[in-house]
Amino acid sequence: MTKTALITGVTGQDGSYLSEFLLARGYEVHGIIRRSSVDYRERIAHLEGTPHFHLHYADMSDSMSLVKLVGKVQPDEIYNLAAQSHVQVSFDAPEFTADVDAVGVLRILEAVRTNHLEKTCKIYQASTSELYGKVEEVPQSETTPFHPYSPYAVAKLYGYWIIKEYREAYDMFCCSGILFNHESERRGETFVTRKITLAAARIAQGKQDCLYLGNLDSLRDWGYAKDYVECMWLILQHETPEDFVIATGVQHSVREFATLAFHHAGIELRWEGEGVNEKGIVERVNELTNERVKVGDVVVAVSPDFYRPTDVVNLLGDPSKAKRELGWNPQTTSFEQLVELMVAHDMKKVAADDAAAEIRKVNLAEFLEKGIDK
Ligand code: NAP
Ligand code: F7E
Repeated sequence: MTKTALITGVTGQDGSYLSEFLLARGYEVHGIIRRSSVDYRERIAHLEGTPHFHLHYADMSDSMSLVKLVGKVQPDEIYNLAAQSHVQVSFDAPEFTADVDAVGVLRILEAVRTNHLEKTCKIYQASTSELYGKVEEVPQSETTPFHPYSPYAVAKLYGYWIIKEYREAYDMFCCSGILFNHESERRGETFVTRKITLAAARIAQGKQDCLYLGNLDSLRDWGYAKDYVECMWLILQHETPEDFVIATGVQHSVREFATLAFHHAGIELRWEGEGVNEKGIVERVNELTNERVKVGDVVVAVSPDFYRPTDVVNLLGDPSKAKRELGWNPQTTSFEQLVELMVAHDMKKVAADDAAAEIRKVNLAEFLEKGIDK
């Protein structure tokens, strides 16, 4: 029997990988998109028009749209990935974050109950290592106490508890995956990893002088998003509805990520100074950079603009339960491979963006000269 999945947040990093994963397993995949003045669906453009992939307009802040859609699609599985997912932005837009990331989860649960699907429809909730926040133990597992440390984390904590409540109160198959940071070449450009890999590529190609970052000491357990979406599915295939920590069990600092990313872009860095005065300075360059970067150039600096009112600084997950009960391998893609593949992607992207801009310039020049729009 073909299964039907509904994905909220289908246009995001995880939604796009999860769609590919489920389509490859023969699912009928439905995704929620929201109206925007620019049609920004780059991550799923390659799936649009394929027979088993369907998009619908709805919004996590609009209960009626969710109730109607769940009734229409009659999903066997819902993957609730939609969220205002940027921690720093949650300090600027806390109410919106709470509406989408907290009450949005409740709306999905109620949409399932309103359509009398609570005994047949399983729900995956995209929970987060940010729940551990101001950490109370290292590493963090399913039994570590929560101490959320941003409006984002507080909203996600509501999502975690309301999922647990509906599981117990209404005997629903709904679970949270407590996922640690996972990155990819599709990661949003303002998250620290992608900001670094794009900047390293631009700096190596002479398109940017310096990268400004916030807390370089912050420690994260970074995995590869493509490996993590498998776990979302495994959690819903598990015999009983349970919550799982998904992480690699390996930790690195933002500084280490930057050092390795610049290395793959052909630039060896040394670090000087402390705190807001710390700088990443070019120690050596290879032929990749083609003399666009020079030894002694300051290519990374700290800007307090990227400090957070409260920052989570020591995340390290213990994925033992997922390994044991889901048979998931947390080391499929190593940290080193992750950084390398992201930089390789962004080196090509920066070069291609340049080529495209060049063609646009030539076309514009010809148009202005000859009046022909190419
Ligand atoms: P992402 O790239 O930021 O994608 C978020 C998705 O949510 C986008 O599709 C976005 O749509 C959608 N969305 C936001 N507000 C919405 C609304 N009001 N109605 C409908 N859709 C809305 O996030 P991600 O990295 O893929 O993460 C997926 C989920 O996992 C999120 O819930 C995130 O909080 C959680 N999480 C992520 C990580 C991580 O490291 N990536 C770790 C733990 C948990 P638009 O494209 O229209 O903006
Ligand atoms: O920050 C520090 C920053 O924004 C990581 C989301 O997917 O993962 C993500 O949240 C660390 C923080 O991710 C910059 O202070 C330094 O300590 O990449 P990030 P995040 O906050 O960990 C969790 C698991 C989620 O659930 C979220 O949805 O890096 N940092 N300098 C910086 N961070 C950013 N963004 N920009 C900087 O310039």
